[in-house]
Amino acid sequence: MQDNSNTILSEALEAISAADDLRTLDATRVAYLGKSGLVTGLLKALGAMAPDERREAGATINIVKNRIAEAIEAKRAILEGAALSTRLAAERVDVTLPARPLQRGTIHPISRTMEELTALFGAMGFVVKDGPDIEDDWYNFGALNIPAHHPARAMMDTFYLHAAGRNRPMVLRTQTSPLQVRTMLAEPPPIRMISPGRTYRSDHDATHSPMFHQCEGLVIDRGITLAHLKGCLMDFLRAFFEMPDLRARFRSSYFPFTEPSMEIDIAWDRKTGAIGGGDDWLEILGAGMVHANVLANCGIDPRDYQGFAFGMGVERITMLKHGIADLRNFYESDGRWLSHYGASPFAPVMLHEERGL
Ligand code: 2NM
Repeated sequence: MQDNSNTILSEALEAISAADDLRTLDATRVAYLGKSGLVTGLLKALGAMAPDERREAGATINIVKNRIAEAIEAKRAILEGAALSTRLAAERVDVTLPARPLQRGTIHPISRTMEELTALFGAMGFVVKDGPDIEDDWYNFGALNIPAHHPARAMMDTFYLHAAGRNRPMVLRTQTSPLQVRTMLAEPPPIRMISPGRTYRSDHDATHSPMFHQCEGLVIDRGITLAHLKGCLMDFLRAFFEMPDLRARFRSSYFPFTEPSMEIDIAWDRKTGAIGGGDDWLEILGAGMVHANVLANCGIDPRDYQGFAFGMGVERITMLKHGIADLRNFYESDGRWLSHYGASPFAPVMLHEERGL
């Protein structure tokens, strides 16, 4: 028995020392200490012995068992340490590697123009407002003095949404003026606000997209006149096109929500395409003094307060500023076009004063 135990012990220690990975080591443990292992076999044999013999042999086998278990644990610690070192070496990060060249995104020209509008009008004391694209018919038409039979309200121009449980239809806003209405209803004058955002009309060809962008503005205070409108919009146009001497003309026109109404053209040269001077004119803005009916609809007494409003197409002013020929480019998500016409996210919009213009 004694001899047998010693043989098993020395064989086991040899096998443990030879095991060079955790799987082999565990197989060795099972072979000696497992349910049908060799040491377990010796312990089972004790049952058949006489009591004296059993005591002595039992003690020996227990020593053998403990020494094998200790040897296995010691070897396991060594092998686990080695496995960790191997993994750490394999997963080492080389922080000195140069960065992969990255595909850098750009700010979409429409977004850029809206940032510029925010900065330019912001410098003149205007705040930016936004609101729902799906509007109540009254905010989009009724409050703005647009009569029930007006062609802009026709099915072929406006997207109507018939919502369950409502007796009045909703519309996709056809201009951003519902925000001017909402602002007048929500805040007492003085008001200076712009509303850059998406608008929708049922129109799709080379020069019209069913979704496009507008920016409208509103100023309400006591004693506001056409002179304020002209001064404000001339400053805006010269700053936006970065041309201190840009020429423009104010031409009388008609809108239901302003009286008087006008359209504003900037000078250009048909032959060279250059903007700012020349003998030809490009329509760029609509504007006017807010109609007394609109002020009254929005809870403002027209005998007490006056104001001007204006509106422009964001796509149009962006195309003119950057020489973009086709409206459809804006919505095609062509990576090459976007990387050319897009703006750097690391060059924030600066005011003309800061650029020394
Ligand atoms: C334009 C042209 C002229 C305009 C008017 C209003 C409101 F709500 F104050 F009456 N919002 N926007 C307006 C006036 C818009 O776009 C070409």
